[in-house]
Amino acid sequence: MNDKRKNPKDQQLEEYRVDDSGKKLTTNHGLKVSDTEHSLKAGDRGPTLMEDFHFREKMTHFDHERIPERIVHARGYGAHGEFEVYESMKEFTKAKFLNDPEVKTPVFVRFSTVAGSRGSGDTVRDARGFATKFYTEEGNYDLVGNNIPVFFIQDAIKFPDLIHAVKPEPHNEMPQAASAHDTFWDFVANNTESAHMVMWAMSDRGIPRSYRMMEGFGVHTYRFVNDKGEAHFVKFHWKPKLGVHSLVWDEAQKIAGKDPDFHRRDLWESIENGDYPEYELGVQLIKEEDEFKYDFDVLDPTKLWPEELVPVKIIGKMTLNRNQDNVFAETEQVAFHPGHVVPGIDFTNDPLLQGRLFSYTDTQLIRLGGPNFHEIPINRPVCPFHNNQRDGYHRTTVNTGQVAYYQNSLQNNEPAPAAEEDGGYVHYQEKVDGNKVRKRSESFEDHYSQAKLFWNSMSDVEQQHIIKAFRFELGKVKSKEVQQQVVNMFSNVCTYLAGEVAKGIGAKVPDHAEGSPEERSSQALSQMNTMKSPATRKLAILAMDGFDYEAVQKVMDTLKASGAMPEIISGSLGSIKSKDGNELDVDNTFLTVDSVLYDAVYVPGGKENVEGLKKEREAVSFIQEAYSHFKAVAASTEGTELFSTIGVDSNEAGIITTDENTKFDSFSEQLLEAITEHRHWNRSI
Ligand code: HDD
Repeated sequence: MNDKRKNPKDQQLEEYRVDDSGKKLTTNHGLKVSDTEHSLKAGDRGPTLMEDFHFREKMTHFDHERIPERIVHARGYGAHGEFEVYESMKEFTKAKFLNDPEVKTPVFVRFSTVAGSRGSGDTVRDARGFATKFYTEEGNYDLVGNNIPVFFIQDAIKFPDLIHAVKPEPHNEMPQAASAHDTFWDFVANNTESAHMVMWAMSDRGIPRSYRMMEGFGVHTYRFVNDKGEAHFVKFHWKPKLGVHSLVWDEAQKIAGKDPDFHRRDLWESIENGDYPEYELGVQLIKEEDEFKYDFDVLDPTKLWPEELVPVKIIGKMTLNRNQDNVFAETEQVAFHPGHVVPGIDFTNDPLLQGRLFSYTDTQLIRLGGPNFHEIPINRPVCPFHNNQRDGYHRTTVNTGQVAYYQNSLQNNEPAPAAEEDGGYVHYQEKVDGNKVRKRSESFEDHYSQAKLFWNSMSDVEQQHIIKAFRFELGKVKSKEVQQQVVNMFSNVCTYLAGEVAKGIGAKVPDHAEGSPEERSSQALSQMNTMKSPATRKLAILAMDGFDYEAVQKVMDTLKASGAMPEIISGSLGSIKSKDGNELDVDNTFLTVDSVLYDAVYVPGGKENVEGLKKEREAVSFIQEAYSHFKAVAASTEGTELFSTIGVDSNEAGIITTDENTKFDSFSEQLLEAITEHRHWNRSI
């Protein structure tokens, strides 16, 4: 057992793991099976006999092996890891896993898309789920968030409406995993509180490059409570160490066909390679007495707390260091719930959060088939659990003893509730007072200020991406009325945005806007200000026989030293021979991969190599497409000649070329820098 297999959760899972290799085939009841390819028949051409218990068991199990997919977030992928806090947060919360920097808390994370079915593509435009289960010594704590810090609606009772609108339309079950259709945009136009999150979803945040390169947000305002009973409002943030990076829309759509598993493969391979994804946990804290100090309501889930007003305090780090053993057992059966809390973490009256506290257990009951889903290995806490709940489908615990009720004297009232000082959970004693009403607070009425704040915070390039995303989505909407309503609605965010969208879809340019002007912007919202790193970035080296070995070696060495990942792509698998007779193994062919699966492209020199590449249509389009997706594109010596013939302008940003072999050191470094930059937006294409 290696080191990362020693944490308490892993030790617990080990008890359930079964390795079938080298074993004899048996029935579920342990009987050895002598033949599993022929059913028992009356004569070798006769009918199958009812007596064939092995056939019946095998077939019955197969017939029942699907469970309902999640109503939302059906497509997801999980990984195990650990969380450590940097310094004790005792001042703010008594949550033990946030109090002791020595403690490493096991975690299981599930990333997901929201709208698509379990078999849909990874790179569709959507919010991404970012759900973390912390297996703490005080019980499981679930932080069930998204990669967007705000939500579409303000009250949970509207969630079924929102999801019915975004899911495929019921009469023809189209489109799959896409918001670009009438019912979604009709919902948006009639529910203006969605404006802020729609802006995020239409931005590059809706098409992340990798699960490892996106932020996570708890979205709601929660409460931290310390051991003196003092509370702070808190918002949670996950900040990826690799920075926040996205695909371009054309690329995202192509990847959905070329490799629908793009994000799960990326996560799986990074962990297999030992490039463990890391995210820092940040918190924003507001004192209870400052609840009304801001121009947004802290209970409104369509509002973020601008980092300039309430800084994010980085308090710890999560490292994902182990892939799951079995996707069904772990990713599919894991059951998250925002109501799984530990002492020191409490709720607020955010009406979206309040409703979620009902929905998650309810959905697990149907999805996982009964009230004992907490006994499924991935869901079990690492601390013991004791209560008087009994029986139900799939119960595995064998509770001994006569007594299953409280209060009792036969068993001295055990299991007994714990006092607060012994870790018993006591809800924060907030005073509430009001009439029973079906209403929303007036303080939730401003639907546009933060949508404007987001828009103002975008760079020019990001704004153009948003305009194009609106044009794409509304361009797929058939109802002219819905199109116009949406354009009118977003003129309240920015008249320029609405005008540009209107032009693209043949709608009328609105001449008025509601709401107050919002001049503010927030640096933290633009991806242009994110961290950059070459680590795990994939470079495609396009090479045929006759390539320049020295050049390729130099580039590979420089990149590998910085954690980037070069691969040789050629016309066929096997190996290629350089002009001076050296051989290199080919990783992939122009047929098995595509430029959209890489971050950058390099064409080395060698006359015969370049002639060979020219003849490969896929090789040429590989380079052209990488260029049009703003990626780093490089060539050395004879390789540079290819560029001018295929429309790649060497003077554009992020195009790295060299004519001389002697300058390879600086060439490789420049290429590395260009890859680190992620994309070169100021290319005139
Ligand atoms: Fe939810 C799943 C995140 C609002 C009802 N939600 C689910 C998952 C994530 C979120 C990440 C997938 C968990 C996993 O990987 O298994 N949901 C959010 C966020 C929300 C939000 C960040 C707003 C801040 N959700 C929300 C509301 C409701 C639900 C308002 C209903 C009242 N969500 C569900 C659910 C799901 C779910 C139907 C489907 C599968 C599951 O719970 O386990 O109960």
